[in-house]
Amino acid sequence: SNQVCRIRIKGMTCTSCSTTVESALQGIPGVRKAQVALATEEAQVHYDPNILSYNKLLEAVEDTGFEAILIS
Ligand code: 9UX
Repeated sequence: SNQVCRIRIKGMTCTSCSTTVESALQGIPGVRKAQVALATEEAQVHYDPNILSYNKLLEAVEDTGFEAILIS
């Protein structure tokens, strides 16, 4: 199955920041697609809820050094 999660990401100032976060999300097993938009400070992640919970996504963002807040 498939789930979509949107995350607000605070502290990104350049495209290198957003690429770092995007790569981190894309590297998680169970993530099908991850896009991070610098302008809107938002990530959209498509993932398999049988493999991981959205908490893992928030954790992965925070591990890159940015604040993550669940939107939906
Ligand atoms: Mo460059 Mo973005 O150091 O924090 S990666 S501004």
